[in-house]
Amino acid sequence: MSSTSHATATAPVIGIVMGSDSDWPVMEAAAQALDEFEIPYEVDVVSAHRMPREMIAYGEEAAGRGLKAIIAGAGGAAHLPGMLASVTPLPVIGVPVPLKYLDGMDSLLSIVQMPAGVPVATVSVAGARNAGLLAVRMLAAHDPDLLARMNEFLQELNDQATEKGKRLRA
Ligand code: RP5
Repeated sequence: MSSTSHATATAPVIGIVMGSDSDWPVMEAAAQALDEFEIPYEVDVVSAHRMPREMIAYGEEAAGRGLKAIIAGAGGAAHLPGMLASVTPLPVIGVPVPLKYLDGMDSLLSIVQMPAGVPVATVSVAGARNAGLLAVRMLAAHDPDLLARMNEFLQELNDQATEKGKRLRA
């Protein structure tokens, strides 16, 4: 896991954090999605259980540092996204990381079942790409150029699906 040029060239607006570097092979897809839209981001390990004080500080300081949303991935007893959401006013997108046992159901349920008042936008198990794309959409709501690029992206998806249908029918 390493910071990308987007992370260093410009002040990050999205934070990608995870409970362990072992989550990176899943979480990398969020970074790739942000790269595609040239969104500056930062990447770090912020473990809810192994470094709780740093985790709370990360959440409390995120908005003041200019972040607009946090993508948080964790596996097993995946408390990181929910705990961050409890100490930041920013949107938090949770990514359930599947581990060796339970097929990620433990991670999914740990992240998705938040109490009313403390939302976490949970994507599918290992759905880090969609977490990245959802973060882009959040930014695009206030950025007409980014909104136009997201529309182009959707048109490309449409064209690709249409082409697949054409090939099947041929
Ligand atoms: C969780 O424990 C992490 O998010 C990771 O998914 C899992 C295992 O971590 P390691 O033992 O690989 O560091 O907190």
